[in-house]
Amino acid sequence: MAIREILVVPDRRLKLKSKPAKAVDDKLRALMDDMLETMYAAPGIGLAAIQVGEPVRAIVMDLDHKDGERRPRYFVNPEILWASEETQPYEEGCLSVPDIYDEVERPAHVRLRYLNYDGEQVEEDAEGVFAVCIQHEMDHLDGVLFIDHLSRLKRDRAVARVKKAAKEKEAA
Ligand code: K1U
Ligand code: ZN
Repeated sequence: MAIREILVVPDRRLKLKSKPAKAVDDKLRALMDDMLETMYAAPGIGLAAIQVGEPVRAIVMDLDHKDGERRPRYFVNPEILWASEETQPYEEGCLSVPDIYDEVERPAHVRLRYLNYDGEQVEEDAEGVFAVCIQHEMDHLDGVLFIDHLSRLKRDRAVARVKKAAKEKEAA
């Protein structure tokens, strides 16, 4: 397993639409293992493959990895089968838009279909942080970032702040 570099805005690869995985094989599982290590190291609660430069529809997640106890989850070729009309606001962050947080409104409940780590098809309902995180990560698979849900002014300001911070880090 390896910790990979996380792409950061304005990297154009983050705008790519990722391709469906042809199979859940050892190569994809090795990528998801790397993604998980990368996510834990960051730290974060979710990560999409494109964030490590791989345009394939795969997501890893662990919403509650406190006290060393890990509960990793893997979502390959996820689809939203149903989304509630009811929405909920949530203050989101993104490892590809470091240190920027803002409120996004998304459906409060969704029904998902995906392939798990063993390639089995699963259908599951999501609510709360799980619903927020899976929708955020699925947006990544379509080249959409949480800042794309904000006003143009807020989005441009966020990208400018990330660029400035990267320049300052480079100069230090
Ligand atoms: O970059 C990403 O997609 C990961 C992102 C997931 C996410 C967070 C909040 C709302 C929606 C989606 C993150 O993990 S940002 C970091 C974060 O939320 C966190 C980090 C450490 C502990 C707890 C949370
Ligand atoms: Zn993100």
